[in-house]
Amino acid sequence: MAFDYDKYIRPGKLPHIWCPGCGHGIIMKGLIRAIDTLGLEKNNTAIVSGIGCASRLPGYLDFCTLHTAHGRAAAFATGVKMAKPEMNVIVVGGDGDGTAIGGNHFIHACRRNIDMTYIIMNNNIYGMTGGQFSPCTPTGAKASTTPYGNPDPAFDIAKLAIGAGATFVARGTAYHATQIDKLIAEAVQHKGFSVVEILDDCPTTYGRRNKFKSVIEMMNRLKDIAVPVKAAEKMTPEQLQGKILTGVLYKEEKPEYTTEYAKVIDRAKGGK
Ligand SMILES: Cc1ncc(C[n+]2csc(CCOP(=O)(O)OP(=O)(O)O)c2C)c(N)n1
Ligand code: SF4
Ligand SMILES: [Mg+2]
Repeated sequence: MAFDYDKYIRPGKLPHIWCPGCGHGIIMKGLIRAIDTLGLEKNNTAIVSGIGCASRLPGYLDFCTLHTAHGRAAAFATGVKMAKPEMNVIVVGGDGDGTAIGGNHFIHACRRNIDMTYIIMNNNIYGMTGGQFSPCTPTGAKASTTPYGNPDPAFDIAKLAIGAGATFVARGTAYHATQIDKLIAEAVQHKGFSVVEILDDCPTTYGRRNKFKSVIEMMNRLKDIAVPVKAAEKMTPEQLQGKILTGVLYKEEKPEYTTEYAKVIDRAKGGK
């Protein structure tokens, strides 16, 4: 029987705003399948976002959802988790929202190792506002604000997250749709701050400007550059040139923030 996405969607919020060929919908369906696999309860699951095309995602889902200010999703999500540590907290948002205006909140959430999952939909651009370059726009790529080519190097979100202290970091792509739910499910089960970067496409503001002839060409690029971490172990540095590793990239167990904070409260109340 076909998977029933409808039971998790708010019909009154449709039609969605995403352009034909945008990868955000593929990621939303992956998130729904992950939630279904884990059996997360709607009333015990908060899905939090900032602003952007990616950040519209929680509005379509029938959970406890928060659509907040641009770049502030991790801060709002931290508040939810601190008030209700028993809740599953999932943040979703774009590369611009999470690594530009929200970069500060993102790295500090990583550092605290607070138990939540941050799904970052990296389409290399500010899609919603017409294609300004983001900290994840590749060097040389064209954006509305870099019409002669972007001089800046791009963030490697996974390395940034690991360096800042995240204890689970994974990467997938919108092309590899069936892997998305597995990565998200593993991330949600991890006790600590987990990051899942999904390489995505924005045909409207990035693809056209950068001479992709079609959505299929953008998707094929994701297929071609992705190398699973296991396969990469057998490849030479030359073979890995221009490739991006996918799968679970990093995992470690470390004290989790809400648990440690509860101990501080106990001490303040006169416990040990
Ligand atoms: C404080 C503030 N600054 C700027 C904006 C304008 N703005 C809205 S969405 C956005 C960028 C979104 O890019 P991204 O997070 O990558 O999401 P995408 O649209 O690409 O999915 C910007 C700059 C805003 N809404 N609020
Ligand atoms: S502008 Fe880009 S990111 Fe926004 S919905 Fe359209 S394709 Fe998706
Ligand atoms: Mg973006």
